[in-house]
Amino acid sequence: MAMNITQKIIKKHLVSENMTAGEKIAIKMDQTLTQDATGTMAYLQFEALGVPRVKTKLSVSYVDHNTLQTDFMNMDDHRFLQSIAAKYGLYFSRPGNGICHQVHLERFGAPGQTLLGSDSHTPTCGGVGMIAIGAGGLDVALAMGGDPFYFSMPKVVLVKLTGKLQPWVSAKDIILELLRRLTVKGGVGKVIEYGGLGVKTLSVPERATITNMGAELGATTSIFPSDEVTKAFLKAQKREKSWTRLEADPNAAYDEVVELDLSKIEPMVAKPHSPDNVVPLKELEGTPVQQVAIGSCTNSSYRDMMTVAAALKGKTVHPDVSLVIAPGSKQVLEMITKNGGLASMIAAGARVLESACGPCIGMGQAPSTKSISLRTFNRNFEGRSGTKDAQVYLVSPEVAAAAALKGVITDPRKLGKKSPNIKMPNTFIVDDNMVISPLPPKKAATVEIVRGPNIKPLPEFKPLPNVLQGKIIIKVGDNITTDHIMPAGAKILPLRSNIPAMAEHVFSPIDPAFPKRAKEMGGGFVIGGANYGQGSSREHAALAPMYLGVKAVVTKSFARIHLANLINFGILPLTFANEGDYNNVEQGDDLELDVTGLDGKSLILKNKTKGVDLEVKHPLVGRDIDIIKAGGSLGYVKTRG
Ligand code: MIC
Ligand code: SF4
Repeated sequence: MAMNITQKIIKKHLVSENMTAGEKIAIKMDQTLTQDATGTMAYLQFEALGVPRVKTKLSVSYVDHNTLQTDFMNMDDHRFLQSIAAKYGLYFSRPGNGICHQVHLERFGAPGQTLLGSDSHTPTCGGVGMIAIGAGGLDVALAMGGDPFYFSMPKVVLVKLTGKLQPWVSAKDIILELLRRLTVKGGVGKVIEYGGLGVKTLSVPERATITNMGAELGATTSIFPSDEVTKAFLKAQKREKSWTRLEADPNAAYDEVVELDLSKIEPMVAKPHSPDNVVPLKELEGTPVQQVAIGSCTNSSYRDMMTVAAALKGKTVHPDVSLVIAPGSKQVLEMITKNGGLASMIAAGARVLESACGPCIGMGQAPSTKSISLRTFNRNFEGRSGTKDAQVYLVSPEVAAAAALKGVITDPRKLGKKSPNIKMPNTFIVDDNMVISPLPPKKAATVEIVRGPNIKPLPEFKPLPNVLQGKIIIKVGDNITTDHIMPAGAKILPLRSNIPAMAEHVFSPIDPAFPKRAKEMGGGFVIGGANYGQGSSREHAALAPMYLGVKAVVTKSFARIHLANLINFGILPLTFANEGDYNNVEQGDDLELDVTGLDGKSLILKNKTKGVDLEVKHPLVGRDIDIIKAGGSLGYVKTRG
């Protein structure tokens, strides 16, 4: 049977039986990655599994999120993670080495292999032809322990690229155009596979910008073929041996086809406060800008940095703009230092930050009150920048550079007829001195884990009772993100390994009284709209509500990773059988749910306050039901023995 690339890789790694779209499948994961903000919890869970050494081909622990060290907490976590990596046979990418996705693409990504990462932008490595999926830390811990990864077999969408981008238009504009067309829900349950003659016009970093931001479409992952361009990239990284050709069979079938003529794409902008709120730049030309931030796992490659450096060369940043730049990796930073690109940025007045997530996750550089910040990042959810009333717009590096120079949103084509057109280097500077290799098993066994006072034990997981009872603690609307449920930023992120402290911030951007109310009510229910839990992979958005006693979340629909995280932590996910019933529940209503019939598809939720019975459904299949009954995955794995 003719197969597309997605089917080929999944088939090779399949440990379950069939591959029908929508059915639960299980695949073997070759590689895993974690970052520090999700890693601490992932490794506490890995320790609880009692496995002596990771069972993957390769597992890497990165430190890139919590690098603003305002007290002992973050560096305590870094030392914990380093000792864990040494003990359990992982590579450890030291702070300063760069953003996990950028470094993984450069140094570890391999066509045809599978990668599971405890970060939603793990699909970045789809840029070199991997099936790379973001998941909660517990799923990654299980994969490191040798378990397969369970998920729904996605539909496969072909995005057929034709033509070639115009000067000053880049990969970011392609993915913004797709977000405009498909929205943040458009990719749910799907893999976005790229094909067509336009593919070969895009370099690997450009492909990675596109696969990275496929996460914003809600897609399971995104993938490009592995071709001569991939080969040249891997060769330049001195990793030619990792290359294999990967392409769809000529008559491969797809569930949907989207056609995109690259030559017709123009500079695009995502307006506040959602990555799909996209308009052509021309609609916003002339809007004054107070901050420009360039970097993040979407746009911090050598290609992006050199494009910005070329645009800034010999000029000065506009007096009304603060320009910050964070190159994505030590490799990128070293290369632009040696070739003078960094000097052009500094001379123009850019404020250069370390190679890390930085402002993308609110780790510093919060914009001023009500200001407009143009960012090359992937998310512009309200408040994520650290300033609640800031207006964050998502743009390409070209558009960012033009605004930094002009002080207003400007079409970068006005910077000159000829775009910088950066050539990919024949060889990158390859020096993995900031990656610590795994220790041999005997030596590893003697390593002591370093545990600072902020690293608290895992909360307890209780099996599901027969009847769930309680009040609705909160009712929220559509497209609620995990940044609403469990915000990040410089103040809260350091608490990731301390659930009791973290729980004090659940839902704080929407309703700061939530934790207090949840405790007073002795836990209860959460009601949500469509696409509940979109955005990051942080399992804390399930774990901390569980700690506060949330028993079930009833919504119109869920985002993929958050749904898996709820199941992993024993919170029952439910959807209204009739969406209109969303209007039959209110905050404070008293609910009762008999869950003895969980093996069937629907249950009756009694609204005792309103005296109505509502039919609710659950998306659980097979082992999901046993996991929920056991109070979560850890309990389930233990009973499984
Ligand atoms: C994000 O971009 O929101 C993060 C921070 O990278 C998260 C992970 C986390 O919350 O630690 C993600 O995208 O998964
Ligand atoms: Fe880091 Fe931002 Fe990428 Fe998340 S989206 S991994 S915070 S750079």
